[in-house]
Amino acid sequence: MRIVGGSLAVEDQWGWQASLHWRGQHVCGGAIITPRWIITAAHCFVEFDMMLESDWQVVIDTIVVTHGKRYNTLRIYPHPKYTQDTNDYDLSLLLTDSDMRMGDGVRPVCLPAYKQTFPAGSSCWVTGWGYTREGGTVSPQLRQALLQVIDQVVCAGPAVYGSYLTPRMLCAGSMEGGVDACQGDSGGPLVCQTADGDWRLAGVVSWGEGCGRPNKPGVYTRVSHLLQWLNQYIQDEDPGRTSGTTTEQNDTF
Ligand code: 4AZ
Repeated sequence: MRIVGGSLAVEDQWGWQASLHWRGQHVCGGAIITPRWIITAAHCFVEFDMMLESDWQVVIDTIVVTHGKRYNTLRIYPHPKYTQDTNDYDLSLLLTDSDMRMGDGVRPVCLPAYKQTFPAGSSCWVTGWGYTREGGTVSPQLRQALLQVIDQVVCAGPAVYGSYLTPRMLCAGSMEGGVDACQGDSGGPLVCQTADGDWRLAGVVSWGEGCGRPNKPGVYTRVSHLLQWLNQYIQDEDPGRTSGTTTEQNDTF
């Protein structure tokens, strides 16, 4: 039972996968969206003293978390509406100080279309080096698990997450439990394959009650609802100088 309930990742299958190292240790996952930008969770940076860019390195092009190519961090931009109390808007961008080399399986993941929906029952994959069971340890090798998107109304039901679930969140996993993301997978990608074969970043590992518990699927940041905020950074020609403001209109589902 790994990631929780998954298997070893296939080499080069998840070329956008990143590990974010804080002071030399894996703490969160992430995904390459351009050669300069990593998308991850805002909650990866909230701990005291964890906003210092020089403490963070991006590690890519590896299955083994201690290997890979390393890049330094120039800027960290947590979503300005993120709050620790609710985990709402749990999204962050990280700008590397140089272009990450693409090729040999390393590639960016496609963002979803504006308000693209991933219908309940869609098959998606989550990947990461996180705990292989609740209260466990991180995995030295990248793991993958096949999940199903769970209906938003079901996931907002009283026996699941009730009003803790916001429109910026998406649930995936299994209502029976057993297959899930866990601690250390946070910030990592949930990808779904479209009819044309493209992988789309549907979600970013955010939170959940435990790992793999029945009726407590993993909760992911719904990327399709935060594209406006993302785009003001990643479309910039000179990303090191981006200042960025906060506007996300109509962010309901
Ligand atoms: C965490 O602590 C965490 N089962 C991430 C994902 C999930 C639970 C906890 C989802 O970072």
